[in-house]
Amino acid sequence: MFKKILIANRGEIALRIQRACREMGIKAVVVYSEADRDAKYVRLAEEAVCIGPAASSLSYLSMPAIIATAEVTDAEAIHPGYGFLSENADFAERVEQSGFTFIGPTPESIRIMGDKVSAKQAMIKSGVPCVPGSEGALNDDPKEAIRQARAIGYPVIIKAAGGGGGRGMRVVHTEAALINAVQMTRAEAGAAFGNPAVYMEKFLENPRHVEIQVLADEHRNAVYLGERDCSMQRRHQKIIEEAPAPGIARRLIEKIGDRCAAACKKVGYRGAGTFEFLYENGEFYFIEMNTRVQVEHPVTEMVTGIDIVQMQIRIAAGEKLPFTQRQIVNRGHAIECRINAEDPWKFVPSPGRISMWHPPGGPGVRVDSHAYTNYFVPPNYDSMIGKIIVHGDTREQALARMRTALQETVVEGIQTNIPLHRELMVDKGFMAGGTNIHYLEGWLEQHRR
Ligand code: MV4
Repeated sequence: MFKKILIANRGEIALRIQRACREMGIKAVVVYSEADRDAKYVRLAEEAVCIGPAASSLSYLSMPAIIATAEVTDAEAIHPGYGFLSENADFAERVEQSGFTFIGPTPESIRIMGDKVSAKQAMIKSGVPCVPGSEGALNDDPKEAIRQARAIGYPVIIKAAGGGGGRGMRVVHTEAALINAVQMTRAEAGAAFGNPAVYMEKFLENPRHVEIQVLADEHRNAVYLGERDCSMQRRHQKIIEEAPAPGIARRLIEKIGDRCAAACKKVGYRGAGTFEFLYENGEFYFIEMNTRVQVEHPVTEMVTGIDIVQMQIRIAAGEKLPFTQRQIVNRGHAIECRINAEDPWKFVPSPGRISMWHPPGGPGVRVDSHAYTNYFVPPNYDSMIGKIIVHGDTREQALARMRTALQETVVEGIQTNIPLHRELMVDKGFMAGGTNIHYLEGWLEQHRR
């Protein structure tokens, strides 16, 4: 096992990774920007190195600064967390070329999954059900695009191969609008991702976003840890996630989960990963794979009892998965609310000093946050300041615990989205379960203030 790991991230996930290291008896080095000098994960670390100014491009995205820090501190491995360099294949490659272990998949896997066309092709080959669409990227022939769209049936969606997470897509309802949409998406993709390749899919009108968590080791063992429903989102920013996904038959989850684990073995995937699906009318359709630990990983940890971050580290150290699929049991229900420093109704970021931070507690309540009383939320990064996660025997118990937790929570000095969460936890639609990806935006229209 590693003696020392460098954590190439900030905020709550830097703290989360540090906790995993401490529990495993591994020393952790954290890196921080000038804006994060007083952050909790810096204060708690036995070793911390300032790697640059507030701007991410000069600190958390600086590969030379991070690799140099690993060198001077004698770290053996680098955990990238989520965001920043976590899905950058070139970074993973440079880390390995510099003699360190990248805690994540191989650069090759990151590259394949980063290109949504090659990711989809890999999944089709591996037996994972995908959204019907073009075979690979679209070529330059407009007639060909028209033929494909007719075969798929309108509406279709044009997506950038280099996109993902909602960037670089365009819905097309009619043949008249098709060619222009392909051209526009191609031009934007070239400029934004340096890759003009685009592909076409059937546009699903009212899906849910349901994803499957997997773990795979380098000895060709792979398991799925169950699903998460992440449909409660606005502008591609998830705010609530839960496990299991309400109302989906266990048999279907098991079937899809088995396909995901089999695909991991087939493509030689290693580490933690997430298969993103759209779920509509009882069917799963793969859209993308994420090759990092995700913000919402705690809901899966709560229902399985498996520490996903520790597993990432053990897998990176070459260990075998310590369980088989049959030994993984999902128990009860977990819900996560992301706490953002923002206006709860206008969604404008609200950085600044937190004059009072009073997190909730009690049975089945977990708080993953780097915030504390007197902490200054810097304006330079994502507005998420933490996550409240609850677990209960049933969804109803989890909901009740989340309501109590949100009532107990006090955050003063900045605005947060806690008032929004409090209302959603008593909303009839959310309480019924199974709302789709458009629900929150519709709800906000109805509850304007
Ligand atoms: C889609 C779709 C409907 N049909 N693909 C957006 C994020 C990116 N991961 C894929 N996205 C979508 N792809 C087809 N064929 C609708 C979305 C989508 C969405 C997906 C998941 C969560 C929120 C979303 C919000 C708007 C659109």
